[in-house]
Amino acid sequence: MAAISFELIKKDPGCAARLGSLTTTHGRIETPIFMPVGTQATVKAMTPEELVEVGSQIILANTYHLYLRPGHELIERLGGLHRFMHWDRPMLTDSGGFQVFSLGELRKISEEGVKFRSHIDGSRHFISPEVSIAIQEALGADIAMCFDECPPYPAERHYVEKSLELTTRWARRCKDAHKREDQALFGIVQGGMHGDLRRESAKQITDIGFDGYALGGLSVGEEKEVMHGMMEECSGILPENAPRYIMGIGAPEDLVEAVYNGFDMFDCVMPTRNARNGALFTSFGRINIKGAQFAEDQGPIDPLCDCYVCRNYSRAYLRHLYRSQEILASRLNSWHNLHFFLNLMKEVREAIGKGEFVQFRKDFYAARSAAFA
Ligand code: PRF
Ligand code: ZN
Repeated sequence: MAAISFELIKKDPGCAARLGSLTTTHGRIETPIFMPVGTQATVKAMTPEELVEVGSQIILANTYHLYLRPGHELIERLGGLHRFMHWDRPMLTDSGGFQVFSLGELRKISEEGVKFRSHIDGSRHFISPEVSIAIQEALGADIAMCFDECPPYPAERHYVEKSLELTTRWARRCKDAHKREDQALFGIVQGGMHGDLRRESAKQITDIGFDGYALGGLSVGEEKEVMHGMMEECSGILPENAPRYIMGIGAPEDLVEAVYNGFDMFDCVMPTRNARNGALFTSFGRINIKGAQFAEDQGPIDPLCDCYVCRNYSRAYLRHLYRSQEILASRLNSWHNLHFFLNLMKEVREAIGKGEFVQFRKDFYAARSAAFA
């Protein structure tokens, strides 16, 4: 028995967008889906009950951070990550690959794995494909990710070629090491911003065979047009009957483009991180709540939003909380932004369900350009 099953419910007649249903050990999720990021076994500022209230169906946690602190063995002794953080719904862990590579000077890559120093206390550590899988099995999320190398951008084509081959050898080792039957394992396609290398990577990774497939290596500093171009290039290189995940994206327009190109799952710190910096998403674009123009503004963040925050608090009050560095500012801002992202995906699913995603995408851009005209 596979740890997950994926059912394609509907394909949009006018583009590659698809509506699906993914059943995991901890329940079913509807795709396309956005996964709030809970790096340290918490989606910052939100309780699990609040996450459900804003519409979260699945959340993500990070192997690298939880391995360093409090330690995966401790979490396993306490009954696994779901129990530890009081989230009994679907969960995915990233493999640590990307987080380790983001350490820059602090790490060294070899065939065997990656040596690095902790960003917390400088202590020395080593993560290999086998170690990453052991950590993820101990954490016990419903979906684990292969340990991959995410090449920097820009990078020499030769470097990207070598890197994608290493990612394939590591993917094979991850699959061999992975034993937990109640946990799915997803492969990661790399290949930088080269369409042919993406296709080569997709072939190698799908030949090994995984429960789902992700595109890594996007949103690493490339221009938006390049990122959206890669989504288009990669649309269709992944099997149709498995979930397709783009890692670490994105802004609302990136999600709309990704869905348009046939991708199903996304995660990003953007809604929560921006919230803590006062940047709020609305149906007509982004605002920063610290702006003086909101000092006496009695309206909600977004008149079209029906979240708890927009129903009860004014821009003036949220501006005051933010400027006073009150804890409630982070909480309410995160609440609204997460609701905005999750509601966008809900509307996306409804549009695909009605076979109207092409029109939805047009209206989405029109609402923004009208506001900025
Ligand atoms: N690999 C992994 N996690 C990731 C990425 C990747 O390439 C990215 C790139 N946007 C975000 N998170 N394992
Ligand atoms: Zn709101």
